Amino acid sequence: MLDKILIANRGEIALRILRACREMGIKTVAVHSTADNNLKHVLLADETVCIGPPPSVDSYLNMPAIISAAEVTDATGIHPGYGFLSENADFAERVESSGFTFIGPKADAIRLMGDKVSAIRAMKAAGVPCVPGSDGPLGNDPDENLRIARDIGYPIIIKASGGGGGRGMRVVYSEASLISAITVTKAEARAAFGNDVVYMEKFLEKPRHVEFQLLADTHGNAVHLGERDCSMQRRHQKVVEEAPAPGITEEQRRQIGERCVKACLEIGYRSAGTFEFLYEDGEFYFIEMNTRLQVEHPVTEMITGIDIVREQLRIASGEPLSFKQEDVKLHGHAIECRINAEDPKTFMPSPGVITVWHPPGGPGIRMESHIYSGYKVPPFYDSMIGKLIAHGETRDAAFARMKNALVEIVIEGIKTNVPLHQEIFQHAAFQAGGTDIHYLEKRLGLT
Ligand code: MV4
Repeated sequence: MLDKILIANRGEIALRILRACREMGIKTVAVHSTADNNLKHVLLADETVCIGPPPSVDSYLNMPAIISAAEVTDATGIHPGYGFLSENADFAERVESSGFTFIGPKADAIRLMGDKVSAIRAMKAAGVPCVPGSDGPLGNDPDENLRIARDIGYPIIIKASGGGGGRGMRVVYSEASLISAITVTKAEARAAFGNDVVYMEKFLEKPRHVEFQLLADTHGNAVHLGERDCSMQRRHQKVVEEAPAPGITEEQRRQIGERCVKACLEIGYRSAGTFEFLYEDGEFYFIEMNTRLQVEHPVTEMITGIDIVREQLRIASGEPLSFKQEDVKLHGHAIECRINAEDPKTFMPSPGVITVWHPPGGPGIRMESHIYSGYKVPPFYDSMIGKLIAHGETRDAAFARMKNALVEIVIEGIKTNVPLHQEIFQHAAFQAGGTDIHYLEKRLGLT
C-alpha cells in the first residue's frame, strides 16, 4: 500500500482525500500556496510544503514545485483531486517518470480522452452510443462539410477536439452560416488549445446531462456505479447533482453501464472515471470522458456505500477492486448542492472571512467542507466552499432532508448561493425530476 501521499489540491477535495488517507493509515503531505496556510487539510496533514505564491499557475499548477515537494517529503504517490493538474497528461507522465505513483489513470488514457475526436472513436469502437456526427475531424472542403451537415440534419454543433467542458463549441442552425462557423471555431480552437481540429455533431436541443461513474483496477476488473444527473447547471457550472438520475430504468443503467465497463477494459483504463452522456427522448449519447475524481462523486458514494477515493488509493497501490459488479446495489437517492462563496443573484465571487459557521446535520446529511469560523476564503481560486449532500430512501425523502439542511445551514461574513438553492428546491419542475440542461438558465432569466 502507498505509505505516504502528496495531495496536489486545496479546499474540500484536499480534505476529502486527507480523510480517506487517515482511515487507511496513509501519511499525508499537503502542498499549498502562501494564501492557503490556514486551509483545514493543511492544519491536519502530517507534513506541509508551501509551493508558491497565490496565483494557481505559480502554485497548484506548478509541476516542478509539486514534484520537488514529493521528493523532499518522500511521498510515494500524488493525488491530483479535480481541476488543476488532474487531467494534465504531461503532469501524470512527469509524476510517474520521477518515480511516484499518479493516483489516477495512465498518461496515455488521459491524452486519449483529452482529445475528443480520439475519445469518441474509442467509445464507438467499444459500442458506447455516441451523438450522430462527422466520422472524425472535419476537412477543409466546404462542399464535403455541407454534405456532412445535411446528412446529420440541422441544427448541428461544431466542437473543438481539444475543447471540452463547454469550451470551443458553436451551434449552427442553417446551411447559410455553416462554413463561417467552422472557420471561426477552428481559429478559436487554434488560439485556445493550440489544436484546430474540429468535428461535427447533431445538436441536441433539450438534453439532460447524465454521467456514469466507473472504477477500474490494474488486474483487468472494471465496474460501473450507476449514473448521476447533473442537468441543473449555469454556464457549464453544475449547481445541483443527484443519483440515480430520475426516470432511468434498471435495464438502461445495466446496458449503458456495461458498455462503459467494456470501454474501460478496451482502453486499459485504471482508477475512477466518468462517462458523460446527453440523454434525450430516452436515448443516451456519449459526449466526453472525465479522467478524474469528480466534484459530485459523493452522491454515488451515498447510494452505493462505496468509498470512491478509498478505491482510488487501493487501485494506485496495485490492489484489486474490493467488490464486484454484482455487489453494487443502489440504495435510495442522494442529492448534492454545491455551496459557493458568491452573490446568489449576480453570481459574483464573495471572498472574505467566515464569521459564523453552523453546519447542518441529522440523518442522511453529509457536509463536505473545509470551512470553519474565522476561516478566510481567499479571492484567488474557485468559489466553491463546500458540498451539502442529502441521502434518503426515496427522492422525495432526500429532497425533504435537503430542504431542512438548507434552512439549518448558517454561513455569515460572506455571501453564498444558499438562497439560490433554497429557491431551486421550491421549484415544482425540479421536484418532479428530469429537468433539462437549459432549465436553470431559463428560470433565472424569468425571475
Ligand atoms: C452538446 C450539446 C448538445 N448537442 N452536444 C457542453 C459542455 C460539453 N461537455 C458538451 N456540451 C454540450 N454538448 C450536442 N451534440 C449541449 C451541450 C451543453 C451542455 C452539456 C452538458 C451540460 C451542460 C450543457 C450546457 C450547454 C450545452
